[in-house]
Amino acid sequence: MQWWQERVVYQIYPRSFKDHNKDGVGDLQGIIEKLDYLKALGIGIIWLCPIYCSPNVDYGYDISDYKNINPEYGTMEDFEELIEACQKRDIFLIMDLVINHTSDQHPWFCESRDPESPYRDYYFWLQGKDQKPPNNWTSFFAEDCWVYDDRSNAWYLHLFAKQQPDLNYHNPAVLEKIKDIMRFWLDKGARGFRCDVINVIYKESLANGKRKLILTGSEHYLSRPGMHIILKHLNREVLSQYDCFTVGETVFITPQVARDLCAPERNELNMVFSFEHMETDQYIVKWFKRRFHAGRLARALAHWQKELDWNANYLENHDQPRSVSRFGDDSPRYWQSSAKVLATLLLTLRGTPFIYQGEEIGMTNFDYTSMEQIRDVESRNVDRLAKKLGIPKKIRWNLIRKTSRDNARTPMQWSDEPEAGFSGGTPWIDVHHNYHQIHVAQQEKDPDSILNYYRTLIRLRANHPALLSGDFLLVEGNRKRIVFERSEKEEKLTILLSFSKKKQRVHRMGPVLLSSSGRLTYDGILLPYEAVILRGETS
Ligand code: TEU
Ligand code: CA
Repeated sequence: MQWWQERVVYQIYPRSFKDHNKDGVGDLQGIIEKLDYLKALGIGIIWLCPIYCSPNVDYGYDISDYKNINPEYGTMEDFEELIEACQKRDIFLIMDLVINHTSDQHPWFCESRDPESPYRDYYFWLQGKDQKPPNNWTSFFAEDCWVYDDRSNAWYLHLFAKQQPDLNYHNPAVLEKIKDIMRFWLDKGARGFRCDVINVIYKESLANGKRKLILTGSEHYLSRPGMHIILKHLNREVLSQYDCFTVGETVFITPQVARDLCAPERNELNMVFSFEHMETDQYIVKWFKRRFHAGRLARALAHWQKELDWNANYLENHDQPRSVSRFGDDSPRYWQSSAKVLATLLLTLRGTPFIYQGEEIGMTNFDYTSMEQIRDVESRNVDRLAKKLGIPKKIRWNLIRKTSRDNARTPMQWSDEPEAGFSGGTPWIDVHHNYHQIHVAQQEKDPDSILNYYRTLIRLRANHPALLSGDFLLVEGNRKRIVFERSEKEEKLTILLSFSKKKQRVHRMGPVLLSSSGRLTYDGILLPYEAVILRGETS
């Protein structure tokens, strides 16, 4: 096995993790402060969301300088200190590689607005016809894909926010710059990259797209052959020279393309994040939620377990609502038990587990009451668009509440001190009021806490070949429960997960390896939202 298969990854959204200098914004020194906490959790890799200079339209995903640290987060010296502090604890660090677009404040883009500039072809500058944009594409963030620029007398393309112009990978100079940036961070000691929306980077054509409910035009840039060529190039010229790994964020990906991207002999990426399981509580688009159904989740997960040899497993990240609010039950009665069921699921699937900050203490969706509290550009755009369409305020708010990315971006709840111990100042985004009940300090003390359960699971995964490298087999997946097996030579484990508020009869036998309720024997009755791992059962 590779080290990136054995280790558990922890994702940090630096802005909301820990504020060291009390200015309300999380920072690198804050992360250093919490490394011992992460070590005690048992993780072996940190994925750091973007920490580069950024005007913060999309909080770091709009980069204005790839080789410097956003002063809000600290300095390059802080970064070097962080790398060293990680190395001391045998923790590897991977960076976020955001290369589909830059910020509109990046010097390349500023220069490129001049039609004569050598940077002109770093981006897509096109003439429209009759004051209309060059094509009919629509963006990921509920707006048009083109902005007209007076100075340039032309339109530029942006698949995300207006302030995130797309880079042009038909221009070899762009790729050279990206290679240089990658080497820069790898030379500083980074051990790899999470590659932002990597399967949209290559625009094969700029022709009109088939009209669709979302992402009109995507057939021209989703997972095109040009993307494979670029990734092979980056791998050959840069990645293969280092002991590092990559995980690609791949939107609307099919198993076939994912297999191609991850096939060792093709030398492109090591793993990908797929989205099918995140769509199991949605109708067509994320903004239309339907009731969660554990059977659908089980089938989606099992599908990818079967199709890929190795998955990047996750239930949360900085773009998604909190899993306990979404797939579990965040009411006081089932909050703890359902969070443990989800923890068990995440840590017992075949693949590398990715834990998102706060997931390990069962943090929940925000309790905001108004749009004023929302910081996310996507949510603001969605609200604006919905308003334009005449959708009433109450329905709009409901939509934002369930789907906003800010659900995952409330400050990490460290203690019940003011501002959840996140900051001594006023946080850039509101803290959840439930921090008096849900916080790290309390869970450190409580042997039955979600946090301590995560620690146990991570240890268990490291010590059981069946969990590390065993095969996966879905036995049962329905509204009430998910049952699957992991097996490796002699060892076979059966994982029973209840998604029900009622007891249920599930006939399985064998000694208990771990149960979320703490019991040591299993009698064929699964308790409400209980997780049980049994040894040596054959189906
Ligand atoms: O996300 C890409 C992406 O597809 C999401 O924007 C998705 O459409 C939505 O957030 C939730 O379903 C990546 C980053 O993870 C995200 O934070 C960035 O905003 C985006 O790329 C642009 O860089
Ligand atoms: Ca700070």
